[in-house]
Amino acid sequence: MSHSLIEQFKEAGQGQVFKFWDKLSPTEQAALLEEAAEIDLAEIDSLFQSLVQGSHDAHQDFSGLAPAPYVAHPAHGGDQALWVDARKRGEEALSNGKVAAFVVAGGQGTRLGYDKPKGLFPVTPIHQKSLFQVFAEKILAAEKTYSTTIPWFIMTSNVNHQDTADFLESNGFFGLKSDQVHCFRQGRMPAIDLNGKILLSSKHSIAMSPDGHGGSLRALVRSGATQIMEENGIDVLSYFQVDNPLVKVIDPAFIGFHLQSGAGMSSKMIPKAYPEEKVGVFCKQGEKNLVIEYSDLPEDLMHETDENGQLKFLAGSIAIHTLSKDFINQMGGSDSSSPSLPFHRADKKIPTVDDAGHPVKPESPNGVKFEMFVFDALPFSEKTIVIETQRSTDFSPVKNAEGLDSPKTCKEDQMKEFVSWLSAAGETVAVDANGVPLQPIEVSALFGYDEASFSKSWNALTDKPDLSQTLDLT
Ligand code: UD2
Repeated sequence: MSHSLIEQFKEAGQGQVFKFWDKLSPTEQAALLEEAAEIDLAEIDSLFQSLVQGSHDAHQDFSGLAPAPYVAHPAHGGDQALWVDARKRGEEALSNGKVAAFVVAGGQGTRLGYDKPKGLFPVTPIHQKSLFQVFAEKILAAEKTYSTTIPWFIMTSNVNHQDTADFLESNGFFGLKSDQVHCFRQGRMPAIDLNGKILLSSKHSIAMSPDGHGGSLRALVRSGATQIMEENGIDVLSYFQVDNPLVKVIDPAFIGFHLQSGAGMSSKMIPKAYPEEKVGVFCKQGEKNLVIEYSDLPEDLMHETDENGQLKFLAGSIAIHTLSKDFINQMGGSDSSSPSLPFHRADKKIPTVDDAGHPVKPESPNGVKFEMFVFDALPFSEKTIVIETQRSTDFSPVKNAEGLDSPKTCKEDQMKEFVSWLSAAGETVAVDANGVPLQPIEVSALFGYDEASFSKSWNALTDKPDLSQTLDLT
């Protein structure tokens, strides 16, 4: 076997990747070479030295950390006039076609135990609509409100790209036009064992996995998404995660705050419900805003309180951002002037093969994956703004099969929001002690996507439905 790539791997001490080469068919050899060609051997070596051999948190510096400032929501004493202004500015941008939606959906969703792409997960209380359908309807509703077209970018990974694209196509893009929905794949990184050796997932394939949602910035540029933005006059991307159907996919006030502040990247926060809540925390270090992931936040800071007994590091990141096109180009470009995001290490049980090529399913972590986080781009944004939002109108993720952040809690939260809209429209709904309606309720974004739009549609109904029965407004 002589191939320059194989030689390079051997020289880098990674010859084990080609251990079974002579036993592979030509197709398998070609597939293995293709994967190997994606790997930057020097990068892997440096990550091994810094993140595996060095300290886990080598890149984290907690000196001089303070809580990041944020714009308070009017419901928490924020200045109503500021929000009205920002909303106006956002609405203007929407009406002028300056905004696109962007969901990161490349993750593997292992915690939920769902074997299809997470965006296909049935999530609504009555119709079991998928997460993707919920987002599509929110985009359609915003398009109708602002008489505009809102392109939708969806980042997938090699693991789920085809299934995602097929699902959207076979469902007619849920009413959106096929040419406004753009699915593209994120990059991949190989997993290594604790000695720095790249792991195989079979005799002819490398254990590659998605490079984290931070890979989205590179992928947006490489896939031509920023080019599409340019051609369509789009300035801002509204960024959200695939697991959160409550998200305001298009939020005019947030877009307005972002544009008014001239930020490259902006974010929403909610006050953390309890110190250990599994959300990153917005902090300030010098002049820069940054997010520290919950697992990295030192215990003392996690529990520190201010003079009122409130958590000092209160601002939880719910992974909702806005990104300006120029900032994405700056961060995701391939030239040497583009800053690179740091990689984080995650120890995982990585299925691999033994010396005979037989599959091995490890019982405990046997290797390390590397991921970039999109919020690590924040310190690179010269200007940035964090605004407060309300959990009840923006955040109820589906992460676990049961318990906290599960399909059950998410359906309940959707219904609680529908109840609040009905109450604002002057109706009374029977609820249990947790505020969950006794009869199921489902409202499509096409009927109403917030209090005001719901009230408008509700008041226009000549024949009001019986609220003691299941309420289906889809
Ligand atoms: C994320 C945040 C956490 C908090 C929480 C809110 C990180 C590290 N933590 O936690 O601070 O904001 O969300 O729900 O982000 N994804 C990709 N490609 C990848 C990996 C992930 O597209 O390579 C997507 C994934 O499909 C999902 C999102 O990123 O939409 C979040 O991924 P996660 O489930 O790993 O994040 P989680 O819950 O640990």
